[in-house]
Amino acid sequence: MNSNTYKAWLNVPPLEDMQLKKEYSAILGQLIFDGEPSGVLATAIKELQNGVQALIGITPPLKKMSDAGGCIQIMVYTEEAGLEDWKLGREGFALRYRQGAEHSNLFLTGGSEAGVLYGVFHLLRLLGAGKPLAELDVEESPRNLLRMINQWDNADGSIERGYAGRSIFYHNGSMTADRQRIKDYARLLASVGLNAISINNVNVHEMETRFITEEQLPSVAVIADIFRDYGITLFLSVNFAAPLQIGGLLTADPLDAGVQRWWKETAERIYTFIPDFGGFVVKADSEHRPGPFAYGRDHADGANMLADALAVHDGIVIWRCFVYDCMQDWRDRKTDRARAAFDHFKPLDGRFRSNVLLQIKNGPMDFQVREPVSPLFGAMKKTNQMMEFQITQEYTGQQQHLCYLVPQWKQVLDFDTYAEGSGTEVKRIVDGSAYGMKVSGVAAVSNIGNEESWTGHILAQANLYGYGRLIWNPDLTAEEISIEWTIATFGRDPEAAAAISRMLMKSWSIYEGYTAPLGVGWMVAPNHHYGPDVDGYEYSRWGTYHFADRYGIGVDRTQATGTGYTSQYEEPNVSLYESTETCPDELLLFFHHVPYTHKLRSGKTVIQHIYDTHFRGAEEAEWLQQEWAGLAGKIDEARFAHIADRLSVQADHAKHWRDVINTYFYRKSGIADAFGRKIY
Ligand code: GCV
Repeated sequence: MNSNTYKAWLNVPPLEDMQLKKEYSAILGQLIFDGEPSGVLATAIKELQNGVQALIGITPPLKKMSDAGGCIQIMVYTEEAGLEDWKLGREGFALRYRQGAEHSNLFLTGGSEAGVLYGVFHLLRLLGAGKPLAELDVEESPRNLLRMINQWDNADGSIERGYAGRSIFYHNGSMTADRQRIKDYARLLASVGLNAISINNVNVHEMETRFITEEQLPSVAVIADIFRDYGITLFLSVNFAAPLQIGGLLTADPLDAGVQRWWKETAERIYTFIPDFGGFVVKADSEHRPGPFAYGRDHADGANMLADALAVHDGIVIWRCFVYDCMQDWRDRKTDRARAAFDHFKPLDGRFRSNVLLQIKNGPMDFQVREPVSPLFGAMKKTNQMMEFQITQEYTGQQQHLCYLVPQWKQVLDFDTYAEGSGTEVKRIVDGSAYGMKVSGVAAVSNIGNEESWTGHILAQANLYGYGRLIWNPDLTAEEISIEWTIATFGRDPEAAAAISRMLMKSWSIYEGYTAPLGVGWMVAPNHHYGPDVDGYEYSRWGTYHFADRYGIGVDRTQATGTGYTSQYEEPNVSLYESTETCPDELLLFFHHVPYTHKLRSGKTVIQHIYDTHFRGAEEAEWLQQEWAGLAGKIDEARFAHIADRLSVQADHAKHWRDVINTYFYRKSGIADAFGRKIY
């Protein structure tokens, strides 16, 4: 596949500006590296040659020394060369443009081969955007150590919560033959600085449990080889009950010597096939997955046992904190799913090995369009922690609707936990700086499948791109990222870039407008989670309720009268959320049960807010369509039509959401819309 749709943001269009082309050509004509490039460096050089070819039509030859004229000179910092002077870390890079009397040169230095690769992609991004050479004076290094993608792909080729086709990795129980596709995926990930991937679903079924066996490891190693060339380390999700299910043991008890031995031998075996294997991702005692609870052990016992097996190989255990009672009785108003992760893990602080990393979802529930930040961030000062985001749009329109998620993630990363006083933002916890953690970072559930567009909705490519860029540098703005992505994807037309960026930037608020209001969450159809069903989860076992009756709606999570969830935060956040006077409007129903007539801080009543946002959201979904229509002629036909199609589905569906939600609350409350608009 070679279409614009497939190339995504690695789609450098030829430069039309002749003056700039001349300036670029003066330095891009030859590539200098004094050595024999292999591995990641060979990848970097190939990428640079191909990128320059696409941009100005020359493939710069690789030479050891410059004969005459300008050039790009590549260097990798080594310890012998004085790494101690190098401030940008292993994965950092510096770009220096130096103008000479005779000719000018560009120096690209990386702290490692991977650093050079990131520098190459950054350089191509700047050149692709037509930046003047004088601006090529850049120093960058990633803020987060681990920048990871989690695939929820199953060996049968299906993808849990996947909305863009089938798996690019597996087909009917075997690895797919299309290795080029996997390589192209590695390119996309590396181009935005990602450096780790787990390649199978955290729900590890029978077939994937065998990925760690002698028979399956050769295939896994092939995938690891592809990613290695792009500086990406491979991880596997493992089944905690593997010793029972495939090891012939009678238990998976983490304190059992036989079980411990089995995992050690398993780790040995994995590292003989994949010497730089990253480690395990584990979903245990969560949504019916096996875990240490079955043996009366806790999560520290479980995680540490696996960590001990991996430690001699420098592997790590990424242990997920998505642990809650998924068999709750809806009549029970005391149990609060939002409390669960904190209640389970906080008491274990200090007990985890140094190569265990707790992976915590951004919110206490489950990737809703709006949730508060999980109070577990900052609460465990002696434990390595990392963030889990969801790029795949399970609850945010399933890549049928446009929902640019970077502003949401940015808000989470900027949230001040006050764990070490003011200024302890989540981004400082996950980048390790707040507590001096040695391993930390961010992971996110991927949104790709084998469709030509990778992501189903072409505009959803912006979420994958934006995820990588944001966690490389959490201080970038969501808008900057959206413009960068738009130019890299659709070209240098400033009007088109501004219009698409505007659409992206408004899309989260639009989606939130016509779906579940004021942070209450869900209201989606059970199981597949697409489309409105206000009571779909109300009488279920999943712990996800809104408690709407004829008087009011919301979940009382206060200490004073509710579940006490607010106490899991640090002050002043406890007080902020505890009182309806100070609780931010957008989270009011997450924290409080209030009458429909309750006045929000905005001055509107809750019921009027519901009506207004739903009418507005549906109108704005039509606005998205119109904005896109205005770009006719500026975007190639295939992508223009594809996106127009999705936006039309969204506009229709937004009306359905609007009418279901408004009607439901009108019938429940009996309160009419102040503006007399049509409600059924
Ligand atoms: C992989 C939610 C999703 C599940 C997912 C789970 C998890 O419950 O609906 O599909 O399972 O989260 O994150 O483990």
